[in-house]
Amino acid sequence: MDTEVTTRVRTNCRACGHAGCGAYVEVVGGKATRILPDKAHPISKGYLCRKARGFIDDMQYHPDRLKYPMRRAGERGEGKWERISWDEALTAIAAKFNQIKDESGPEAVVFGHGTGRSHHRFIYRLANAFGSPNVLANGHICYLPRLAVSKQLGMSVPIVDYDNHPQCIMSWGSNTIVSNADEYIGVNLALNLKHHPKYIVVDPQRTKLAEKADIWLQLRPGTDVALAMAMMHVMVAEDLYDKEFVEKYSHGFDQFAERLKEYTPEVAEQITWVPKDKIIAAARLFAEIKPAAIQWGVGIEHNVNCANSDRCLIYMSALTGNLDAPGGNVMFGPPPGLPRMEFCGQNFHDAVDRMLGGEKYRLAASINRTSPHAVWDAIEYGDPYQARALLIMGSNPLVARENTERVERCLKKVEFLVMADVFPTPSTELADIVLPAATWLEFDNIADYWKSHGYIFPRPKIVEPEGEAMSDIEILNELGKKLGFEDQFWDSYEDSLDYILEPEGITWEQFKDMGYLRNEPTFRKYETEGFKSPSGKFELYIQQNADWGYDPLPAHMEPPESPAREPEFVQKYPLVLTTGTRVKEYFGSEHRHSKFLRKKHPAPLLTLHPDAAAARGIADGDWVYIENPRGKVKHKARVFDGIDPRVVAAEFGWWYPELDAPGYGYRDCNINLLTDDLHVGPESGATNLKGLMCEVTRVPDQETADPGQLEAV
Ligand SMILES: Nc1nc2c(c(=O)[nH]1)N[C@H]1C(S)=C(S)[C@@H](COP(=O)(O)OP(=O)(O)OC[C@H]3O[C@@H](n4cnc5c(=O)[nH]c(N)nc54)[C@H](O)[C@@H]3O)O[C@H]1N2
Ligand SMILES: Nc1nc2c(c(=O)[nH]1)N[C@H]1C(S)=C(S)[C@@H](COP(=O)(O)OP(=O)(O)OC[C@H]3O[C@@H](n4cnc5c(=O)[nH]c(N)nc54)[C@H](O)[C@@H]3O)O[C@H]1N2
Ligand SMILES: [Mo]
Repeated sequence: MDTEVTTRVRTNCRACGHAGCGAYVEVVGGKATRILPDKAHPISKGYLCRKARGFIDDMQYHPDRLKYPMRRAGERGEGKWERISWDEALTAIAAKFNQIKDESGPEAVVFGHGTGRSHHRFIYRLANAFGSPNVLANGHICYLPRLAVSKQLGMSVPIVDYDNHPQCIMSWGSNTIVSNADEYIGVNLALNLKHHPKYIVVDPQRTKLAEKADIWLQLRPGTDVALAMAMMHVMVAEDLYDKEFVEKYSHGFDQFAERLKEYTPEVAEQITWVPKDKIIAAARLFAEIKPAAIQWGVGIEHNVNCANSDRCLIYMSALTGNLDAPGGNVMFGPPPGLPRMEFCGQNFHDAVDRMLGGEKYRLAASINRTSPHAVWDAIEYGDPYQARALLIMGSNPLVARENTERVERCLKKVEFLVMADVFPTPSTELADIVLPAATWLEFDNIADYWKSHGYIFPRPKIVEPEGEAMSDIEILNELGKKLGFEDQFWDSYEDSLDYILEPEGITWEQFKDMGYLRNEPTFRKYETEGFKSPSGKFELYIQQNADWGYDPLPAHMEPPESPAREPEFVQKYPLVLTTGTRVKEYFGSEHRHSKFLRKKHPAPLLTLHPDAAAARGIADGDWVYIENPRGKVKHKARVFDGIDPRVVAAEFGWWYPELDAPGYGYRDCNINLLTDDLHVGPESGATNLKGLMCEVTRVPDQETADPGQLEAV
């Protein structure tokens, strides 16, 4: 019988937002039933994580999936909906957007997205066509600072060249074997570690990676710049840097060296809590072994000083002669196909003055991003003008953006809110129109086009969409035409795939059956091309920053909330809080719908040291309250001696989709009720998700019932 035939389709897994693992999906009777790793995949090399299975087993066909466009029928958040057709939905959205554009200008419509998920290019293209410079995302604290700083330095994002086996690796704020973030599937690090390179880990927690390290630098969250500057201080003071690179290719070394003098290992020990001898040893080790590479992660970006942390790590790579060197940090450049910015559109660059926060957060604006805090100001206070509509795809801001109270106020206040998601979420509950997004199995797409490793992969349509779900790129393509931009969008979204592939001389139909396309790596390009910076050199002193009113040289910036605050505050909230440590089961706020994954990881965990726990009468597995001036949430204690007694680490992204309660219980557990969007850093408007203050108390016995309901997942 037909229904019993099993077919296997090769694809690029996108069960998590960052995606990128080679996989085969088995299909029986038109339904996806199983997912298997692709051992021949050049990046994932046979690795596939448990979220892939959780997605296929429990999420693709989950009864809660959004299947039809819906319009709000009651008050915001009341949960009353009426089903509408796609044509009604897109016509209503286009009419409202065009009305707002006529009355208030296109910038009053803000477009938004979350991380990864491969539809961003279309969001920018639509925003650009519409004339709005405002795209709201997570970029102020994730990846985009790297992108912007790299661009400012005149290069693409430098990525670890695992294929050429670094002899020294330094993992800095990245738990790569759990997070497989961005370009990096952790297996590449794991396989390299088997060859026993020298290994340094910079992390406030003794992760599995830190256990393997020759040197583990257990820093205080939010102090990365001071640590990096002190390491470079040692490298310069002890003549361990690459003088030829500095002399021939860099600009501003003298000013930079002068600034480094302030960051002696002794000074850094005070700031970072890392013993000075360890700082010196790590600096010597990293400078002396070649090739050496730095694996970074959002440990360095989740704070107000994120642009400087990024800069410092790129500087360290350059000073040690490892930038663009085989086995170092290499600029693999953009992937094959149409340059991304050509797809997105270029109008943004002329609109910094209209971009929310554009003139304040110039670094973010330089890559067309705004800070959430600027968008919330525009919605809440009309400052500097009223933002009236939001279209958000693939993001759950009520759970994933900092300062949830404020996000909630703004999502409730904005005049018109459209959300596209795969599932109902606390955020979609507040929308005026909700659009059902197709999953990655349900449409053709080019995978990894947004990354900096130089590859693209086919991700073909494997099954029919559930209900009337439509892929984001199709939604945006159709909306583009409805808004009147027939000349900039396509008859069908598939044609846009051909458009991207055109420079390679192939069509989607041809690409679909290929393994991948790759730009062959080249090294030390600066020797012939220089850097695309204003000076043409590698800028250790950034004049552009000075012109924008920022410090042209990196400096430590104390987190807005830290042990350096006034004693009354610190007495009340004595623990340094870092949030968002990635776990194997969940991606952001996703995957709580999977019974398989929820069974493995039923509750949000707060990691704390045995001494901190004992002082508060807390035992491993107890429910605890985490509290600070902005809020209070409930997690389970994980007592672990691999964290400093003065530091605690909370998970992020929690809500309980199975609960029949307003916001699905996110008020119980979402750590962003404690984070802050008001005290932001210069340059990109970043905020501290790592490096806040809190107090932890044991939840009284009568309140310890599990908030989630596993049997109902
Ligand atoms: N399973 C899973 N994978 C994911 C995600 C997910 O939610 N789940 N999210 C994706 C996303 S959006 C991203 S950005 C990446 C993030 O993935 P990673 O970059 O690996 O980030 P985190 O796990 O947040 O933090 C990495 C390490 O930084 C440490 N850390 C905490 N505070 C600090 C600090 O102040 N300084 C330093 N140096 N280290 C610190 C933490 O203890 C942790 O071990 O992962 C992606 N992949
Ligand atoms: N406290 C704290 N907060 C954090 C972090 C932290 O470490 N600590 N990390 C931050 C970081 S690094 C990031 S990148 C952000 C992530 O922020 P977001 O990307 O906004 O977060 P997610 O919770 O992953 O929300 C993704 C939503 O997209 C939906 N979705 C999945 N696939 C698709 C699709 O194909 N189409 C559509 N339309 N929807 C889809 C999911 O169901 C989910 O509701 O969170 C940030 N927030
Ligand atoms: Mo991220």
